[in-house]
Parts: sequence; C-alpha cells; structure tokens
Amino acid sequence: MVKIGILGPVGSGKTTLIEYLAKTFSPYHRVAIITNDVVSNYDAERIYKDLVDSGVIPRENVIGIVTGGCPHTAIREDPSVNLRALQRLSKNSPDLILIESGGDNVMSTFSPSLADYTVYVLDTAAGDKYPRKGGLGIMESDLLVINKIDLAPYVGADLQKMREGAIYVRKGKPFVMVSLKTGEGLDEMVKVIRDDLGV
Ligand SMILES: Nc1nc2c(ncn2[C@@H]2O[C@H](COP(=O)(O)OP(=O)(O)O)[C@@H](O)[C@H]2O)c(=O)[nH]1
Ligand SMILES: [Mg+2]
Repeated sequence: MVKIGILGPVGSGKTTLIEYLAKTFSPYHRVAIITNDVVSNYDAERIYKDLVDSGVIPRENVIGIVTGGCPHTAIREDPSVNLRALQRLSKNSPDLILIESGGDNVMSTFSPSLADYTVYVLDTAAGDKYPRKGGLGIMESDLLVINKIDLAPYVGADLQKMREGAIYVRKGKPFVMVSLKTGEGLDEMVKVIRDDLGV
C-alpha cells in the first residue's frame, strides 16, 4: 500500500490531479482517495460524481474529511483523523491511496506517518515568482508539479523562469511542468511517479 500525499495552494489543481491519477492507475491498481476540505465536503462530493458514479473506483474507497481550522494541522501536527481514515480504507486492501490536503501555503508538509510520497502542486497563474521563492513543500516534496502551463501566455508567466527556479530550489529533486487541462507533460509526470514508486 503506497500513500501519496498531494498538497499545494487552493485552486492549484490538486483534485484535478487526483482524478487524473485515479483514472490512470485504476486499471492496474486498487485506488482509494482521502480528501481534506476545511469547511465543506466539496472535493469528496466531486469525486463521488466524477469517479464513483462512472465506476472508476468504488464508493467505499473514498473518504471525505472536513478538517475545520488550519489544514496543515490535519496532515502534519495532528493527523489522527486522517490516520483513522487510512485504517478504515485499509480494510478494502487498496494498493494506492491518494490523500489531498486542504488548500495550504508553501510551508506545508505531510507527516511521514500519513504519506510515503508527496506531490506539491503549483499554479502557473499564481505568478512566476514561484517556485524560486521556495518554501518547504516546494523544495522538499518528492515531486513538484507546476500545473496550468496553458495559462502562462494569459497571465504573463515566464515558463523558463519557473523552470530555472525549480532547478535552483529543488537541487536535483524531480519537477514537471504540465497542464491537466490540455494534457501537456502528463505522460512524463506519470513516468516519474511510476519510476519513483515502482507502481
Ligand atoms: N486552465 C487550466 N485549468 C486547470 C488546470 N488544472 C486544473 N484547472 C482548473 O483549476 C480549478 C481548480 O482546480 P482544483 O483541482 O479544484 O484545485 P484544488 O483546489 O487544488 O483541488 C478548476 O476549475 C480546474 O478545472 C490546468 O492545467 N489548466
Ligand atoms: Mg481540491
């Protein structure tokens, strides 16, 4: 059982990424999903609609957590609610569990008890000052996904600057530049995850 923790700012594309990974891996693996939302169960409802209703994954493999308060706490300082969810899901013997953090800032990280592998998602449209400005999640995650590169021309984001920033702050750790909307870069992203995790 491999647990992939997915973090990043609100709106960067975490749930979209989880849906893509679930569709990609579910033909070969039993996939389960935990969502963390701060004040609603919005993402879990979306996953029921997009993935459960269409038969991609069974309903019992999705758990939505409403954390209240600070989303970092629920995945780092006190991950007990998430650990209980993992325990419940483990009865269904999943191979791959995708855990989405509630929208968080650049310093967010997962407790090692919760995730074996972490993916930090950045939004190109949030500005090309990142990833160069750094932050724990951006620098230390196992994989940095710079998403929404399709929006770069509309927001004046310089992708070369973002690439150089990623190389600088990641110090050899992998990163990919993708669009979950157009599909650009997604094959490379899946290859990195497969190679890193042996899945
Ligand atoms: N243009 C564009 N929009 C995207 C992309 N990825 C996600 N989105 C959109 O960005 C919005 C936020 O995505 P979501 O997955 O809910 O972000 P989350 O808050 O990090 O879970 C949604 O409207 C997505 O359809 C992308 O690569 N390009
Ligand atoms: Mg989400």
